[in-house]
Amino acid sequence: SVNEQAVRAASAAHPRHPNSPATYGTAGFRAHSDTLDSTMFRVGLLAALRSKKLAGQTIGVMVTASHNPEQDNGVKLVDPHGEMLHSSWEAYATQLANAPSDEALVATLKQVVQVAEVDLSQPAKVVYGHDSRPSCRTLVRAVVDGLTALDAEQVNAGLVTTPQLHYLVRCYNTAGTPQAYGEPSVEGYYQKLATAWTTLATGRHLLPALTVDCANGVGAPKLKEFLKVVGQDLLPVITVRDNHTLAGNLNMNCGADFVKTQQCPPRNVELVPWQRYASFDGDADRIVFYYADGTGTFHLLDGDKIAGLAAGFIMDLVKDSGLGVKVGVVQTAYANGASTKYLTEVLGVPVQCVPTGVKHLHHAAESFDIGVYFEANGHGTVLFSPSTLAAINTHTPASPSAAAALANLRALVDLINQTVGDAISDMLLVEVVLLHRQWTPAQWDAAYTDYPNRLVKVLVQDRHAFTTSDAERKVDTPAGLQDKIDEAVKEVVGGRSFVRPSGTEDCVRVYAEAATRSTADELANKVAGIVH
Ligand code: NG1
Ligand code: ZN
Repeated sequence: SVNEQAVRAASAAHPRHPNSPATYGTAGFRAHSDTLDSTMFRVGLLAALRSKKLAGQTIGVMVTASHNPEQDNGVKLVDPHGEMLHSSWEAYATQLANAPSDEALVATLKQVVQVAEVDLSQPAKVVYGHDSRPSCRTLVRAVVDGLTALDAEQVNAGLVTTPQLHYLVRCYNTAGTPQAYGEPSVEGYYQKLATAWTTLATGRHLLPALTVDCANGVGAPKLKEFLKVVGQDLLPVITVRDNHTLAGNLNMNCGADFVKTQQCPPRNVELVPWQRYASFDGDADRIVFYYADGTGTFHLLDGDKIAGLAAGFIMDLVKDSGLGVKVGVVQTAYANGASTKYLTEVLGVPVQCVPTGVKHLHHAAESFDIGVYFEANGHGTVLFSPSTLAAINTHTPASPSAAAALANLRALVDLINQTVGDAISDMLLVEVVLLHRQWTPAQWDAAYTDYPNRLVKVLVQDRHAFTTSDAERKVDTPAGLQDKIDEAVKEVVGGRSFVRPSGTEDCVRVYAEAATRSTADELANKVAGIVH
């Protein structure tokens, strides 16, 4: 049974803050760091229970608030395969976080043990890590207190990117099996990626250096560590916004979220025309690319552009190698309509649309032989099904060119972090394609032109009053709202618009797309007015 005394005593040292976050959402718990101490302690308890439930398989805990302001923090659990916490357990996280007292926490804990049928005699093992936020030190200690109260074995991964933590979890759980994913260490992660990169890049004509904005986050030291392993002579990269220790800098006027939402370069960065740039977000699980043309006009190469680039390249390798497997792409309603049209009509690849949130994309991508998924904001990866991996490993190529394509495909499997979107790994994926194609960013961009679009936030009384269907492209409630949106859309050439409640902020988001900048803005404002 639960050592009630130990839990109660430990909980007393982590009293609940009245403003601590109430729900475990798409991004786990996220809030101002001052309110999170009890949440972290309780997530430690839950991670231990989750591991016990899964017979001692290793569970991950990542302390980060990604692209949010530096004073915020957050926490997410990682399931054994390196994927997001199973949704059936999100409610337990919420229940534990909301228990009003130490006594109530003990009662809730016992209830979770009973409802989730956790066998407490099982062992527990948890690996935890954190991003570069100053608040991480004390918050990680609270997680550790939770783990200790339930006697979980602990591995401290320290300062890591979110995808590195996901990688570690998968490695621990597959070690010694035929599905072994890699060495369970950050060095093992670098080695795996560097070896794959070396295979794919050796003998190719190097492209000019890529400049990477690290959002002044954990991506900065980790990218630099990786570059040391792989060597600048095989991967020329210049890091900027790479000071993760100076307070006040994280995500400040830079990073993937800033670049994507503002549709401009990081503040005070003068882009050299036609050169390649990329931005990571604060925990390095998202990346976007961009460049300026000869007139200085900014061009964004977002998650949709990455999906198109990756899918096209992988389809070519599959065809050249003679493998009979099928590629599919998963997007959300935020994908630019022009990208969906390009994927479907030019590449001829099946495209599936799912609700926002990585877990939905990841899940849908698993149903393809090779599933490419990306959110427009730059979070995504590529999944290879078990049977596809077997085919890639055992296939006998019919010609030297088929053998070369197959060798590239094998290296690509190792280059791609298949647990979750990963800025470092996705950077390498894009760079491989550009290297092999000998493309400038403008040649990549030429695949299609984004339709002008606008994303606006609307503050409403109760965002939970908004419910949607058809992968969030239709609102079901409030009643009558969809008809009004349809009317507004009908009046605009090339118009598309939808409304959904945010899963990470207290607002409703309105997205609109149209043939021109001004009509896209007008449509967004009109729909926002209807929602308000
Ligand atoms: P919400 O707040 O539910 O729109 C945002 C992003 C998602 C995803 C999550 C998780 C947009 C429009 N939404 O979700 O794509 O990244 O955060 O961090 O970009
Ligand atoms: Zn992130």
